[in-house]
Amino acid sequence: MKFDIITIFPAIFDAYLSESILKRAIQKGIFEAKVHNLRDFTKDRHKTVDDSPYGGGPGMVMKAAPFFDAVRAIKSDGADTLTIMLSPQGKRFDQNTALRLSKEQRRLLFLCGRYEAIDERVRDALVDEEISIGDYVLTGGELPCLVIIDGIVRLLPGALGDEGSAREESFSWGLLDYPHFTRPPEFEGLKVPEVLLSGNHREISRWRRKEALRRTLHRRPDLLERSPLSDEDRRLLAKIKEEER
Ligand code: 9D3
Repeated sequence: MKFDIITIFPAIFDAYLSESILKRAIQKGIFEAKVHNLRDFTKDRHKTVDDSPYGGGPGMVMKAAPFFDAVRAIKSDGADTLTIMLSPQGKRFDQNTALRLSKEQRRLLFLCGRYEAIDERVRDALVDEEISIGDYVLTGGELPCLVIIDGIVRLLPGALGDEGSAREESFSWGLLDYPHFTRPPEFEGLKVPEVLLSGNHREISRWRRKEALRRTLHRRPDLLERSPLSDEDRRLLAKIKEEER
């Protein structure tokens, strides 16, 4: 998979892409990311990327021309491209979006904004999709872009161990995770649940599913409504509610 990124802060990407799973995925040839400095596509001495808004008001607006020139230069290789702008006005990024984008055949081109906004003509002429990562105010599109790339790359074949992918599909979809423990069996008087030390794998699976359901019920009941629950899940949920009455 190929990502191109347009930003005025390329160093933000270099740091994150050179660590851990993303670094390894690049080394394995699973994806590549080219980061383009928007200022390289300006034509004035001061490399100006912003200007005051028509109509007045606070803050600065990113100029259209550098984006147009950057996108044109990147697309000049003729490769099929899906252009995504990170924006608070976009559709909310979720696991379904990550999965859909991970299956894209096209190169993904991300436009990151700073300041108050980007000139609307960029969106009108160049953008296929606008994505937000949630309802809170950040200072720009760079972190959202990395969040989205991170969410996509871990779904690409070979990026994680095979272990990860099997678990992804079957067990955890739509529920919060169950509690995890590692050695020692008792730490500062705090014990690991007995069932996890029992070696009884049927019992362990059942306990984990039940605790995942319990946590989801308590912390994210909104997820339970949309999650595909089995008959066994419904029995376990009824039991949890019974036990907690
Ligand atoms: C307080 C400024 N806002 C006025 C209503 C507008 C605004 C402009 C620019 C708010 C945020 C930003 C910068 N944010 C992004 O570019 C951004 C973002 C975000 O802030 N939250 C969640 N997802 C995203 S994607 C891009």
